[in-house]
Amino acid sequence: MFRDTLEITVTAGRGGDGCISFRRERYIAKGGPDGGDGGGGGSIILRALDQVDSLSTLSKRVYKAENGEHGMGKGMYGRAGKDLTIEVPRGTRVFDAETAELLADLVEEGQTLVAAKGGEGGRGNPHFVTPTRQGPRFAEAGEAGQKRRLRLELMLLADVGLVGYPNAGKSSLLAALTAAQPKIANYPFTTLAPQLGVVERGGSAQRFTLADIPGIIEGAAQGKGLGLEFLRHIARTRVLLYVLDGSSQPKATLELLRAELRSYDPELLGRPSLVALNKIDLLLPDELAERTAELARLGLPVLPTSAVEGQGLSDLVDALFALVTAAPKPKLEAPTPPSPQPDYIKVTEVEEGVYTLEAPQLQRHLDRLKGDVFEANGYLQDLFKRYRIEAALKRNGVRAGDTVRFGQQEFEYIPEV
Ligand SMILES: Nc1nc2c(ncn2[C@@H]2O[C@H](COP(=O)(O)OP(=O)(O)OP(=O)(O)O)[C@@H](O)[C@H]2O)c(=O)[nH]1
Ligand SMILES: [Mg+2]
Repeated sequence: MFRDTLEITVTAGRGGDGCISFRRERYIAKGGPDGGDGGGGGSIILRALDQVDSLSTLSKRVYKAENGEHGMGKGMYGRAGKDLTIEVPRGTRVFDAETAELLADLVEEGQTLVAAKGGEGGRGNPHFVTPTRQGPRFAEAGEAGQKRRLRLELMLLADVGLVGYPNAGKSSLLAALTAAQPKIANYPFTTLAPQLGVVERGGSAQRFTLADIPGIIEGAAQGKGLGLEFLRHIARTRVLLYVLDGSSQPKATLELLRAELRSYDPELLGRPSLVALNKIDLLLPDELAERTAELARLGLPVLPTSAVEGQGLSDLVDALFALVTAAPKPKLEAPTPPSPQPDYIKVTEVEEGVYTLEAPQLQRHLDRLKGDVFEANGYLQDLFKRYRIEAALKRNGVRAGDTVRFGQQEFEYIPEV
């Protein structure tokens, strides 16, 4: 089954906790702290590969990377959690499902995106030693891994896109020009999912990719038939090849196809294009001449072909090579760079002498404290200094004896002397 959009949830691994531990040696009553650091959590990585051709190969909806191991005594570090790499087809666009932000457009073979970052490992108690605090009985817990819901959207990356009514012979052309083996049948909507083939010339010296998409009918741009779902695939192709059934009103069909593309995205009409007037084996010579002429009046180069009898195919390939070589790559929306959570300090007076303090940079440390939190007070004071919290409190009118609420904690402000 082909799938070209999919939502998945990815959760990176949690970092292991730092360890609270003290050396025990014979003849030494109380050794120094020797708690090891926790290992980092594994990240979730998306990687674009050519061999993967559909999102349906992603069997799961929820992915989780390994947690880091906790640190241990005797200074032993916890092992880092393994990253989890999810292979996606080249051409996959990755969106944050909540914000609809484009996170990455994985167009290059091997291109990767860290979709969820593993949590940092916590530091063991030796990191908190100071001249006045030789044996800290606290350490840092591991950080939670990032969790995200992602929407994956596959947009084929082909050089040439086949555009035509159902039953016009698009898949037949793909089969005749490439090694692909699409389903071909004499009824509309035989092709239900895009398919790619590679056209080669001079061995494999020159090549381009050709994408066959389901037939487009009137109203496709408004969602009729299968059209809308697949119109976006041709948004990424450099060249459009309109395929017309020569035996069934080709001129009216071409006008209609162009009108559909225009209402989907007017820019598509300016894209380098060719017309293959197909099924010419069904036409009498003067019918062929007449239809070719009326199509040519619409302004695009017209090449007569018969996919089943092989007529006109080498001229078609030559013309496509010329266009592909000359055509620029279509421009695409650029991903939004990730916006890290900004650091800030906000002090708000809630009532006389009572203030709330918000400071994510400090909160992050506080959330991760484990062990003897009372003893960690000294460490918190250091953090206050590091983040210039005290100055901010003073600036906002907080005075000695006032109450400051910070997260779940509440403390009395005692200015440093
Ligand atoms: N006589 C003749 N028949 C053709 C030619 N090309 C395709 N056909 C026939 O037309 C029918 C439809 O061909 P497909 O290649 O499946 O058409 P399609 O455009 O891919 O159709 P959808 O997938 O439904 O959009 C099949 O019976 C083909 O054998 C041709 O050049 N001449
Ligand atoms: Mg088809």
